[in-house]
Amino acid sequence: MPANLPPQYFEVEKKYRAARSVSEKLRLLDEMLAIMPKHKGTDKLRADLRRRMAQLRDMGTARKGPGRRTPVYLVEKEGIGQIALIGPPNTGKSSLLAALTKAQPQIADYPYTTRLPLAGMMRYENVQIQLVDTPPLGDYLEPWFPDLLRRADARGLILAPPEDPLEQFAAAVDILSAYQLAAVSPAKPSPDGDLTPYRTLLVLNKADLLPDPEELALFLELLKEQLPTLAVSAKKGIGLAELKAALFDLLGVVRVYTRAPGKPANFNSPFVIPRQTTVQELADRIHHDLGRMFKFARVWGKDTFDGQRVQRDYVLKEGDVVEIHA
Ligand SMILES: Nc1nc2c(ncn2[C@@H]2O[C@H](COP(=O)(O)OP(=O)(O)OP(=O)(O)O)[C@@H](O)[C@H]2O)c(=O)[nH]1
Ligand SMILES: [Mg+2]
Repeated sequence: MPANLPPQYFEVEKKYRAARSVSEKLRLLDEMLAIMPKHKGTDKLRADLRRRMAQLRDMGTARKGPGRRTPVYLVEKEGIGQIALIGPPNTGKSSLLAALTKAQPQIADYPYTTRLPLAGMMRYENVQIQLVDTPPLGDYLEPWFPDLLRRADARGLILAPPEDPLEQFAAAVDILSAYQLAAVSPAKPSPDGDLTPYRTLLVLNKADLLPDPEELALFLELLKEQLPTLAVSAKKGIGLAELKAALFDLLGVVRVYTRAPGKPANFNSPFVIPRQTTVQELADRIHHDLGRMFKFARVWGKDTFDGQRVQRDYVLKEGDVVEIHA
């Protein structure tokens, strides 16, 4: 049965096709429905228009299904810890990610190149650390940005000439304070030497642009009054080995190795545990039963005699080899 639509219908339909906004399209669809005569021949068409309206309303209210809820900026943690690289525009955050990992971020000589976070894995000896490149810190941060910074285990604040790095630092602290994230400011080292809760390392990049050693030394001295600081050059590959070690240190963990009595330890797969973990806590972590049956342990390490017998409250040190006796 033919629809026999009146000519006004086609005029409105033309406007509908040309409309550029959801609300405009919705209004015109409504108009088309009103003009359309109601009889059997138009049933299918009316149903079609109603379906289109429903789809448009969904878009207008941005109602999202469960499948679309994973935001693009949510960076799944991998490796022994996640460190966000943050800082003012153009300081070389992306260049450092490229120098330390296999990731291939966009790098350019103009500011605001990076728009979304990008992760890469940095190998440090026998562990992998995740680095996350981020957009430049500005007065306005997209809502996901503070979330990402809170979730990260630590942060590298990347500063660089030609701007004064101390001013860059102060500006970054101001921005972060607005989001209650500024424990980077006069962070007081806790008794075990950690910067909590927002562990931050200052990285003075583009050190190659500061050829005067006295000027560089002065900047470093002043920045170190705020937080631990390293000078590097992503471009020239200067200081990158030290940077890797410092980033590992920033995570506040130690690596220990277990061995079964009479067998060698496997140095390729460390247990990565928070500093101040005791040998009893390590046993609990390895297996519930091992923790319960724990009697004593022998430790080979820098602060012990070889195979020294220790009790459950012994605090494990970086590099310790542990033999747990149950
Ligand atoms: N001389 C020198 N230039 C560098 C160094 N590191 C990066 N650059 C240059 O600085 C510019 C900016 O580098 P990016 O890595 O894109 O900087 P970014 O901090 O990621 O920039 P945004 O994403 O815009 O915030 C590029 O032209 C780099 O080649 C360095 O160590 N020395
Ligand atoms: Mg960038």
